[in-house]
Amino acid sequence: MPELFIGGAWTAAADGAKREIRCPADGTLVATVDEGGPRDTSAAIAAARTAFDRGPWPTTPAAERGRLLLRVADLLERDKPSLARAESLDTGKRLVESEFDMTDVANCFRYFGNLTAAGGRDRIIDTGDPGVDSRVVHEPVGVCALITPWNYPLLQAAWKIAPALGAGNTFVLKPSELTPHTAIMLMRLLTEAGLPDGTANLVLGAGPTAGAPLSEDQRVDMVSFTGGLVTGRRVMAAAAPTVKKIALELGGKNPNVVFADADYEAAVDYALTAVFLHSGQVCSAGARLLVQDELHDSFVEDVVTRARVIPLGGPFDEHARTGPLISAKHRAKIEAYVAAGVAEGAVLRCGGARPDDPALSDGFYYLPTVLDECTPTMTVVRDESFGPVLTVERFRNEDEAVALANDTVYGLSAGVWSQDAGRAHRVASRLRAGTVWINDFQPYVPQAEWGGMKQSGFGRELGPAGLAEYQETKHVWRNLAPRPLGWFE
Ligand code: TXE
Repeated sequence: MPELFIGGAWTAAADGAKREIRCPADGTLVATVDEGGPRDTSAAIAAARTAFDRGPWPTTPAAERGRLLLRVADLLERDKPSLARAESLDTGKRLVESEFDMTDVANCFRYFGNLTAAGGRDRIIDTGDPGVDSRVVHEPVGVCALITPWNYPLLQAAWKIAPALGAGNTFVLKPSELTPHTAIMLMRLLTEAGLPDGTANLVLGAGPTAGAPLSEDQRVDMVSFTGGLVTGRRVMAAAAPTVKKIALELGGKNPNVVFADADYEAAVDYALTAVFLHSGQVCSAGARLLVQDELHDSFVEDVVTRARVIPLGGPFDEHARTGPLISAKHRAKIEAYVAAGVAEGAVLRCGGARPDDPALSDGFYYLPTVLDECTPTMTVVRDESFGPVLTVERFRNEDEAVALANDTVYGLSAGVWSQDAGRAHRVASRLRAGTVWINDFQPYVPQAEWGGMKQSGFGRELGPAGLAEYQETKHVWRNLAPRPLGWFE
């Protein structure tokens, strides 16, 4: 069966192109899928436009839209094993992590299903004039282009699709060309749940060919993009001529700040998961460890000792604790960052190489790496490497910690470790990041907004603002007893 989903029909790419999807853990062929291009994207936009302009989805009562999202959540639960397996084969991530992700995907649909059904954002305005009915209502934005990356393929799609549908939009999804399978499976579930044809459309293919037209096209009302900073800038520039609404989530270079009065064992443990989970391919990864001077030596020693023995392996290796990188190209980029760090004076404490285990030689593995004695000007400290690379900097006091933590163009997430609640909250309030964890790292819930400050982007996903992102606000004023004004008599 072909894999592009346009106007309710499964279609092959217009020019017949195909792409091989290979598992990053061992290079085995997962499948060959249709590779869309500009013509397919245009057809998908046309289908979404027609479905928006003619309905019925945008005018379906919110309670009914919410119910459909809840049905999708049930179907996602039902198919969790096959979805998780597909996600792991495409990304190389451990099956158990994909299973967690699929639970989160279902929870996201459930949250937005309930939020949509509850309604309640519309307001009646008291104008002080009994002859007027004035209300502020919320309507769908229109045709939404949803462009998503490869690290959490279905989860990032869900964060956009669930609120977009809840608000009554139609959409074209363009997932990463590297990880298309769970998006294909989701389209089937949306159809099974009863979503009208043309409401959900899927184009597979590369960013510059299948993705770029989405930002440029006049028929698209909004682009929500999650991916790299450089591509995000391109999306923003391409969307400018048609003045589209845009939302961008562009990753981060997130500080994890550890004060000397932190709970030591917990802070060491979380410093590892913050950056080495999913081999650091997490937008909120705690890739910059900032440690207070007096704690530095023992803390870093303990982090390094544990990082050295993290078992690597493929999705179905039960002993593995983290997996491969997404591609050879991505690994080469991380290798270049580590080399640059060392050249600029960082001290390599562990990792900095591919594993020598022959069983891993066909995958894109890279050892958990710690670079100590880093400074804020180093490239490896400034740029998002998006790999298993932890840089360590020292600080003396609160002011210095805050200054170092905020010395980045990004502002997605941050962690603070201290048993002094006053200090923890003081620092949290000074950190320029969309999410701050105190004595924790990485948890999120669908009820709480997610997104970045500064060049991590703008707009919010999840939470009530995540739904509002996909709504237009309209003021409707009705004069209940119109009379001539007589102004021009
Ligand atoms: O991402 P891209 P890449 C960061 C991370 C990584 C870097 C590059 O630092 O090393 O980005 O990764 C589509 N118009 N993040 O190259 O290019 C593309 O097909 C429209 C952070 O893989 O941003 C894919 O669907 N779309 C991040 C999506 O954009 C375009 C997660 C993301 O790909 C396009 C992933 C174009 N011109 C990487 N060019 C996070 N925020 O979590 C590409 N795409």
